[in-house]
Amino acid sequence: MIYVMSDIHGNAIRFNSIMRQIDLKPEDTLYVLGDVIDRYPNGIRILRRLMRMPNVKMILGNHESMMLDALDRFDENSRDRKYALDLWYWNDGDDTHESFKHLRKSARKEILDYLHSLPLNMEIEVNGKTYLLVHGGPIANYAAYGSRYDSLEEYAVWHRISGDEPDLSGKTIIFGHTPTAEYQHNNPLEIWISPSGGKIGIDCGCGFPDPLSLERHPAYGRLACLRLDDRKVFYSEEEIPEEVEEIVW
Ligand SMILES: [Mn+2]
Repeated sequence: MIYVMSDIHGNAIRFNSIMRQIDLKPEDTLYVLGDVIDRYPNGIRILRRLMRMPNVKMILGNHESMMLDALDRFDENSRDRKYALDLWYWNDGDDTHESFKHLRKSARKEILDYLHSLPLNMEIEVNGKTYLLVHGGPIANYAAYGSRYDSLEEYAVWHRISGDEPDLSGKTIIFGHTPTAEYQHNNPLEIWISPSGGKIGIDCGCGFPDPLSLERHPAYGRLACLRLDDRKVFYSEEEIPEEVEEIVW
């Protein structure tokens, strides 16, 4: 079986709930579309677990890209490095950095090497259908939508697909990064499938804060996992406070 999930954002409760439900077998493959780290505190732990699993394939998210910029792409003490670290912290990277700092040097190097090796997009075929897996944007649309970004990587990890963005011919785009609250109103959030079927958004706000704080969004976030063989969707399960279930927006 082929599974896809995205934007775990360090939330171990939601990640473990999904892993229990899908009960991944050695012959299955799990694709993780980036943003494993940041926001919730267990990003490094989850990332290391995924790295150890031979049947997990990951693509780069903007949070991993920010981490690489902050730690491994510019000279120490350079302005670029300082700016990158500020940007990462501003996007809730501080807990990730803290747990990263406490690892042995060899483990830190392993993680950075792994992140450097991640592709921006991946194309897969399941039951004769072609899927393009992306975090933010499909490389094929870089010319059309990439002008405001400094590089192909920046575009691929940060671009927000809009509901009316044209489909790619012959391929279904599966993307994370932009919570599906952008396209539809559900509480808790659900996977979004465009009317044409050519785009599927699977970031169901796993990284959202507690909605009672109304800090960022009133709807409840959860982790979604799509099984491509039969299009079954799994959602993380946890106790949702009654007050949250009553929020209509
Ligand atoms: Mn993202």
